[in-house]
Amino acid sequence: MEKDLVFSLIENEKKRESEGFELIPSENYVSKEVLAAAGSILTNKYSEGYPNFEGVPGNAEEKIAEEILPNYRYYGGQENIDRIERLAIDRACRLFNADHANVQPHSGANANEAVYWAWCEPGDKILAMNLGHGGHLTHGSPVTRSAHIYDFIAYGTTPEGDIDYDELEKLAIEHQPKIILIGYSAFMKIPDFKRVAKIGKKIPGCLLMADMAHVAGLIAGGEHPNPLDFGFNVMTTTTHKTLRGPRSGLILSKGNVASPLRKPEKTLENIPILIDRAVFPGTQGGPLEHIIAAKAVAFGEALKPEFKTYAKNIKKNAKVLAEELVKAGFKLCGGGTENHLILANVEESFGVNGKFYEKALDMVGLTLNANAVPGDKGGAFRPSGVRFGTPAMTTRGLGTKEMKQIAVWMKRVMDICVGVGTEENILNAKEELDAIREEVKKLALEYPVPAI
Ligand code: DSN
Repeated sequence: MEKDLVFSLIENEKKRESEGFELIPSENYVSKEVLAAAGSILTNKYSEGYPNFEGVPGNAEEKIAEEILPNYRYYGGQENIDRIERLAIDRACRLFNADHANVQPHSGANANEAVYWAWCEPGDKILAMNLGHGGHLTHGSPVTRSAHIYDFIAYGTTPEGDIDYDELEKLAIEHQPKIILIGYSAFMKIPDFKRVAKIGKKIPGCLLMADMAHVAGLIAGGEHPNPLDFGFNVMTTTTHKTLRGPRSGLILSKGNVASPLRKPEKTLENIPILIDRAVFPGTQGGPLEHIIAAKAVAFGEALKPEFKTYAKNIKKNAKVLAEELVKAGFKLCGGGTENHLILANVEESFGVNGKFYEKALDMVGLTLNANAVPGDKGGAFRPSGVRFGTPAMTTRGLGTKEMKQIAVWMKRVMDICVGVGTEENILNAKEELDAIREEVKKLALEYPVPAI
C-alpha cells in the first residue's frame, strides 16, 4: 500500500529537529515513553465524564492502578481509562502540591477558559498582565472569545521588567476583579506570589489564578516558587513546555474535591468541582485519553530526582546564554533572566528587527521566535525583539560550554544581518550562513533528539 504523504513530511521534520537546535522557550522534546503513550490505541476510546476521585491523591500508585471504582462517565468500558486518568491526577497533585487536578483540558487556552467559566459570570472583571508587556493572548486579548465575555483589565511591567505590583494593587482595589491572574509568555522574573495573594485577599470573592505554562517544569523541579504554596486557588499550565509532556493542558486547584454530578455552591472552597464541571460538560467533550496517558507518564518522569537536575540545568544554561549575549552587545529586556526565558531587543541593539533575525537564524538551524518587547512600536509582524530559552537544548544534554557556542553563532548571524542590511538581501550571505549551518548541524548530531 502506498504510504501517506504525511509520513514523508514527518521524516523531514525529524531531520529538521535533529540537525538544528530548538531555542523556542515554550518547546521541548518528549521521551520515547511519553511519545508511545501519546501514539497509543487509547485514542480509540470515548470517556466523557470523570473517573472516581476517591483516594486520589493519597493512595499508593499500585492501589490506584489496581482499583476499579464506580465512575462519573457516560460510556462503558472504562476500567483501564479510569485507572490511567486517576494516575495522571494523583501524579499531578503530588508534583504541584494541589488538592485536585483536572487533566482533561486539551490545551492551556482551554484550561484558562474553563477557569474563567467556572468562577465568573459574563461581564465580570479579570485583572491580568498586558499582552504587550509579556502577558498571553488568553489573558484578555480582544481577539479572543473570553475578551468578549469578560471585562479584562490589564496591569503592566516596570521599566526594569518586573510586574508593576503598585499598579496591580491600585487596579485591584479600583475594579474589585473576580480573578487576579498572574501569568505570561514573555517574562523573565520570579513573580512575588506572596504580595499578590495579600492583595487578592483584600478583594471579596476574588479568585487567585496563576497561569504557569512557561515555568511549570521549573516549579515541578523545585527551581521556581509554586503559587499554590502562597494562597493561590488555581494554577493552570500547558504540559509540553518546561514540563516536557505531550502538547496539552492541566488545571490544579486547592479546595474540596467531590462528585462533579451535583452543582455545588459557588464558593472558593468548591473551586475544584466548579472547574471539573466547567471543563466537561462546560467547555469540552470527550477527553483525549491517549494524551492523558502521556501526561501521566510525563508527570511520573517529573517526579523523579533526575528532573530536579534538569530544572536546575535549564536555569544555569539560560543564565550563561544571557550573559554571553550581553557581552556580545545584545540588550536583554529586564537585563537578563531568572528563569528559562530570554527576550532580546535586537532592533535597539543592532537595528535589525526580530522577524528578519528569526528568518536568518532559521537558515542556520537555530529556531526562535520574533516577539514584541514592552512598548514595541514594530507591531506583531515586525516586532523589535526575539524570544528564546533553554528547555529543549537542556533536554538534549547541552551544557554551559555549548551555550557559549550558541551565543557565538547568534552573534555571527546578527553580524551577517547587519552586513546585508535588509531581509530581502539575506540570500546574498547564503554561503556564510550555510557554513554556520554545517557547524550547527555537526554539534546537533552529537546531541540526538530523545525520541527520534
Ligand atoms: N504559544 C505559547 C508560547 O509560545 O509562549 C503560549 O501559549
